[in-house]
Amino acid sequence: MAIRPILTIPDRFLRKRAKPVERVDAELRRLMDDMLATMYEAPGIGLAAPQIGVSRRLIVMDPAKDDAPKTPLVMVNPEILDRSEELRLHEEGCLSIPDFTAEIERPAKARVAFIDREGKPREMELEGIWSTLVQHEIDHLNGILFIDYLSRLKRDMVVRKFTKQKRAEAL
Ligand code: GNR
Ligand code: NI
Repeated sequence: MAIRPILTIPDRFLRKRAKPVERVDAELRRLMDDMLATMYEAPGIGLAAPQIGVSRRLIVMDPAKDDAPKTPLVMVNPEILDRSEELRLHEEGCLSIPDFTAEIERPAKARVAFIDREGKPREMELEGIWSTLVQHEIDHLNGILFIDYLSRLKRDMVVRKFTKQKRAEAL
């Protein structure tokens, strides 16, 4: 398994819409394993393929605490079928926006259709942190970041900080 570098803002690649996965084969399962290894290493609780520079509709998640048994979940071509009217507030972070968090409100429950690791179509109703997480990850597949839910002023402040930082590193 390989740890892959994670892209950070303002990398334009993070703003692209990812393409559907066409088949679940050994090569895709290798990519899933690399994504899980990269996520655990970071450490993070979710990762979408575009974050490692792969424009495919593939996400991995595991919100389990460090000391708890691992509960990895991989979704190929995930789609939200339904979301609850009820909302939940959660302090979100993103491996592509290091050291920044903000409270974001999203639907408390989400019904998701996806293809699993074995290539089998499945449906699942997610709630709590799983609901927040799957919505955060599917957003990545559509080029959306959690800072897009902040005011324009706050978002621009965050983006400018990273732009300046990268410019300084390049000198
Ligand atoms: O590691 C992560 N933590 C997190 C916390 C709250 C809500 C969403 C997340 S996802 C994030 C990893 C990441 O950037 N996934 O795309
Ligand atoms: Ni993220």
